[in-house]
Amino acid sequence: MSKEKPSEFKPYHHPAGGWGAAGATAKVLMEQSVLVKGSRGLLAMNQPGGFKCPSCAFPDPDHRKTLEFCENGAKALAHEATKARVTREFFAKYTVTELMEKSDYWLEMQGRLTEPMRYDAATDKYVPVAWDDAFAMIGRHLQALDSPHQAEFYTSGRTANETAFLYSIFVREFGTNNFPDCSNMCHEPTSRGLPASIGIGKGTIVMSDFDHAEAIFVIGQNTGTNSPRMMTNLVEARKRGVPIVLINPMPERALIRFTEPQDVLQMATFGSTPISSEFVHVRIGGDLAIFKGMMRALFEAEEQGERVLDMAFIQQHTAGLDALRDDVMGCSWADITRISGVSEEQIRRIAGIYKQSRATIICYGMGLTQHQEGSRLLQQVANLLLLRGNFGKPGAGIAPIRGHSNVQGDRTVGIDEKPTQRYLDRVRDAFGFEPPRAHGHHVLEALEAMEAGTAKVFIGMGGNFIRAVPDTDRSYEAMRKLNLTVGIATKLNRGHLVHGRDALVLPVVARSEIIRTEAGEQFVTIEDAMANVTASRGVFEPVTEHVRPETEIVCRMAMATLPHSKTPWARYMVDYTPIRDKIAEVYPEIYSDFSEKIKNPKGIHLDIPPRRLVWQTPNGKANFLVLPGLEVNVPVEDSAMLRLATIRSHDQYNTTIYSNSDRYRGVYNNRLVIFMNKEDMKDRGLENGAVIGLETYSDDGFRRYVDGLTVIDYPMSRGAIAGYYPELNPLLPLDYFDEISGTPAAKSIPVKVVESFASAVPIRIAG
Ligand SMILES: Nc1nc2c(c(=O)[nH]1)N[C@H]1C(S)=C(S)[C@@H](COP(=O)(O)OP(=O)(O)OC[C@H]3O[C@@H](n4cnc5c(=O)[nH]c(N)nc54)[C@H](O)[C@@H]3O)O[C@H]1N2
Ligand SMILES: Nc1nc2c(c(=O)[nH]1)N[C@H]1C(S)=C(S)[C@@H](COP(=O)(O)OP(=O)(O)OC[C@H]3O[C@@H](n4cnc5c(=O)[nH]c(N)nc54)[C@H](O)[C@@H]3O)O[C@H]1N2
Ligand SMILES: [Mo]
Repeated sequence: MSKEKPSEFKPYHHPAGGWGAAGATAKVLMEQSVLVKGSRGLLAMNQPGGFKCPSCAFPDPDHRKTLEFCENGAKALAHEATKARVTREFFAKYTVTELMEKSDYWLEMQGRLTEPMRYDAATDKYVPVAWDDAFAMIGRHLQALDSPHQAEFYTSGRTANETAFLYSIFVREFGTNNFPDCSNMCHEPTSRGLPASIGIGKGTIVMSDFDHAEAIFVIGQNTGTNSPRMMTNLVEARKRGVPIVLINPMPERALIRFTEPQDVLQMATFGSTPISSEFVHVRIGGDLAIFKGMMRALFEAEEQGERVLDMAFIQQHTAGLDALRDDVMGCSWADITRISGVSEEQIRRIAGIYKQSRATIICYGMGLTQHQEGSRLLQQVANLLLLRGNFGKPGAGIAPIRGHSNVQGDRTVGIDEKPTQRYLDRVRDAFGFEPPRAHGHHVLEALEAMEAGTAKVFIGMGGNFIRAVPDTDRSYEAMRKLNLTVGIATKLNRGHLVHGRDALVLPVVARSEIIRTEAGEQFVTIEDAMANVTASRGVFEPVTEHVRPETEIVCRMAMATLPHSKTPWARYMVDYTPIRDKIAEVYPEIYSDFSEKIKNPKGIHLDIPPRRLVWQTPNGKANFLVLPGLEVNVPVEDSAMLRLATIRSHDQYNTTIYSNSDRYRGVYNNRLVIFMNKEDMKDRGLENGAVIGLETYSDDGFRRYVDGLTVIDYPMSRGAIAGYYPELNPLLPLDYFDEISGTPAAKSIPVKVVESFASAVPIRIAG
């Protein structure tokens, strides 16, 4: 926590966006000392010929402003382009033990990594290492394993397609499918839940659908912070009079009122657009009950002779309607309202909005995926859409709002711990080796293997695995048992400090920087959340001459590990076109003629079969699937129980903390806060600003406890509290997850308030 600045809670009454966002953009560029460089970068961001924003996965518009970035994209860029540097002198100054004492924010603010470093146990410091020696060390460790399954190969979603594809080939040639991926903690319920429903684990809308929608639902997603560029679509829709229904236990500021920072007139007149026409204050995990209530209202209307179901669509394209109707009609309104915390009247009203709309988009984020039944909950979203034929027509579809800028692309090109046999056959045919057939580890299985001591090597292609995963203390211990940890990264993070016996930190060329090889300048490609694949070309000089492109790092790890490989790694290292040709060979249906088509500055739109009303399911139909009951998390029978959602502030990018403030929620210089409803506070005898501890309900013998948290009186729904990730990850048990996807249920941790023994940052509460 920053010491000089006082911590404060002062509710934000302005519309989101607007001058606040413009000011924050300028501030972050100055803080990172990159006002001129950063501004130049912003001009090239998300423009044809430029690079893709390293922040979120929201697509670029077909036609829009000359500038296409948001406040949080600017922060991501400023922190990447920063003047600050982590040098060998820096590492000589601190032992790893000393660095562990520093906050995540402090680590981030030290700047860009500049040269490869190796952990030296004798001094407990990182010391410089030559690239060749680093790769030799990786090769030695991997070759020494009894089985390739003793290594874990993590990917975070900033990795570009070319890199991710080669990484997946290297690891499979090495002999395992152990691909823990950030997506396992994120939209995996989308990837695993939706295929059974609609035949694909991706969203089905394109940008122009926002222009044709007659109703938009935004569920469990904090758009103004996490995909701010989507606010423009919502503002435009609202101006056309399209109803926008927001379902969230927190009334997120930007979704209530928003000023477009790039709308000159609005900015000058201090105008703003009200966003949600209907705010549904759901309890945590109450969405299933809402969906069933909405479906029930539709079935009831149909029974009364109203034509609300799209029967032609249902008959031609779907299976399973009767079982769904039986299940839904078996849920009473009393239970639906009790579990959702929402009145029958309001559920009927939003069902009415849905009923009247001829084309509906449902957008969702982590508020739906991170529950114990996350995957099957999403199948209910698909049910709702199928009932009114909301696929294969303009303005309609399902819209998972993805996280990392290429998290969807990494999955598409092979980062998958459960690859299909067909894909593996293609890899065999394209590369001439026999890939492993057994499923590998996702994130939680990788941690289990580390804890059990069966995993020996961890390689992190980007990201900050150890801060992103559940059960912080237990996971740290598991990680420290490893023989080798490798962090391939732009910035120093906790993952480099919680390390194995040997450890390497390998610095890379960032998204906004130029990739130069012997064969000339190279570009990479990125797939956004709507399946558009476009080229990304950095514009800045790399931070030092010692950082390497990620693709080269993959190739050199492969060469050091697989000396007899027939794969032409040395060629891929310098020329990315043959990589794209191989992608086309392995994925002919979606990537045919990749190298040719990618020359189009607008990129390629990958085929999404449901848009053509083609369902790649075993029965060739879209399926109504039943999730019995109304609970998405195992109930805890204790009236003291609260459901904790671990969420992002406006000033963080996952584990990267840009500042300790959260402007739209009115919190300044403090991340150890808990948002709680006034009534829930009263029941527990808590005043605004009270300091508490939280303890998790779990029965596996581990006590999970976080102390020194300040309670803030906030309009949460009853029984729902929220606080920041990753600080609260110690409360999230490793065995608390969605079975189908393995995704930790980070939005519904059952906790109770307990006495605090720690001192907290004193907070000033503004009246
Ligand atoms: N600036 C910025 N942008 C980002 C990121 C970032 O950290 N910073 N992260 C990126 C990544 S990887 C991802 S996955 C996305 C994440 O973006 P979001 O999906 O918006 O993620 P969160 O902030 O974790 O929480 C989402 C919302 O879920 C709500 N919620 C909690 N529980 C429930 C529930 O039971 N039901 C409902 N309906 N809502 C609930 C919370 O109140 C919150 O508003 O953003 C991406 N973009
Ligand atoms: N409790 C709780 N836990 C969660 C979540 C939650 O909502 N609650 N959300 C989950 C979600 S949705 C996600 S996606 C994960 C995120 O998990 P990760 O993707 O692992 O985490 P990030 O914080 O995005 O990773 C940041 C690091 O990536 C590195 N990096 C940045 N850019 C680049 C680059 O271009 N190349 C390389 N090689 N490295 C780069 C930097 O060193 C930086 O420190 O966390 C999950 N964990
Ligand atoms: Mo994510």
